[in-house]
Amino acid sequence: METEVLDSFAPAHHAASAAAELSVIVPTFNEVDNVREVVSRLDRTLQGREWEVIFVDDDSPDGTAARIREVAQLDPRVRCIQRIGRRGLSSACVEGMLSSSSPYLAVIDGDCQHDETILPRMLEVLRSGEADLVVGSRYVSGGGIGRWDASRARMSRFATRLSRAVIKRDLSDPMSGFFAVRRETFEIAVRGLSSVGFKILLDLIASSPGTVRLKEIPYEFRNRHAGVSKLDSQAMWGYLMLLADKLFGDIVPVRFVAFTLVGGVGVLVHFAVLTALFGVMSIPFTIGQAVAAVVAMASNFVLNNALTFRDMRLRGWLWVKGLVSFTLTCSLGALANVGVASYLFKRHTLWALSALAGIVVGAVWNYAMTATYTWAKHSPKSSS
Ligand SMILES: Nc1nc2c(ncn2[C@@H]2O[C@H](COP(=O)(O)OP(=O)(O)OP(=O)(O)O)[C@@H](O)[C@H]2O)c(=O)[nH]1
Ligand SMILES: [Mg+2]
Repeated sequence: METEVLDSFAPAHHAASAAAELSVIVPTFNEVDNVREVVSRLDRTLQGREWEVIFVDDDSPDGTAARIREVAQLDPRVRCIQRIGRRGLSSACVEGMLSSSSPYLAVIDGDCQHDETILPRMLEVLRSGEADLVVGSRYVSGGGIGRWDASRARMSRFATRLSRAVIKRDLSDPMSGFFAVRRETFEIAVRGLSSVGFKILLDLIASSPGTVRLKEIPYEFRNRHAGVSKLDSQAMWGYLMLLADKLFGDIVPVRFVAFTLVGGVGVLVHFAVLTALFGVMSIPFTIGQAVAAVVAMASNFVLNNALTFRDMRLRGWLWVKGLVSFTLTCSLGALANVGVASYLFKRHTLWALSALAGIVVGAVWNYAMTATYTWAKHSPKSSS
């Protein structure tokens, strides 16, 4: 009976198109001039195999998603997930993989820097059962970093060394963004993923049991086909957030740690402004203190918006609204801080302990309220 119902819903062309064996996930942000090239290279290299490509585009202003849909109209193996008001390479890859039902998944950049011609070998390794996860590696013999300058190569080596803190596997290129994985292996790890920042492979391995079998296949990193790099100065911060989440994310949310660090910078800003106004310019203490508090709050807002809540970053008019709501919320936090500290102090608690309790209550209040009302409520995602 059930089969009959299902049959009656089966699309007419069902038997004509075989399901994909391999889904290639391509995260994109402003890669409009690379879309056709990526698809034609995949087409060439995956001849004779059942595959599909899923682009996950974060609403690129250059019209990447529209270009992908143009190509998809001519080639049903091409799909587009367009995420509105979201940013993040790792989370894009995760959502692309979750949208597929193929037994094998690959992730490759959308700028042709990864050598797609090793995909058939990666697929063979997975099919044969030799490994569960195959990494395209720049650092095993036969691979290379192409034309990177010395400082970028140094940076990459340093980041690779740092990764040893969270993965204890013998892997020469855990920072690679090019890999293929069995669906079951991905599914075991998926709920443990942090999905922050750029390094989805590292996240995946750190969230997988040590029994996952890895293999590396060398490739030579190429120059971009078209467009510009999205690796900016904040990529390192995203990487540190990922490492921190993997190390102690189970104990305390990594965003809260970032929020607290920014708060620490805010204290330094406060003292710098107060010293300049009161200490150097002899402006009355109360005015100096008030100005310093406002400047510190504004600087905390700017830093939190750029770093702690980077994936929900507010811009334009939302930025102004965010600054106002952040300042009001943190003023209430300051009142709670002083209230709790004074209450404890009056009850003969040590002054330092009273102050610390006030600071903790204020910080938790500020974090919880601004995460909910300044960023989550006003992020482009929720207002669009
Ligand atoms: N969906 C999505 N894709 C992104 C995001 N940031 C980068 N990408 C894509 O991820 C891939 C890698 O980004 P790149 O800027 O090329 O970074 P990279 O290859 O490490 O750096 P370069 O060597 O300078 O190109 C590209 O296909 C980008 O378009 C993002 O926030 N969201
Ligand atoms: Mg690139």
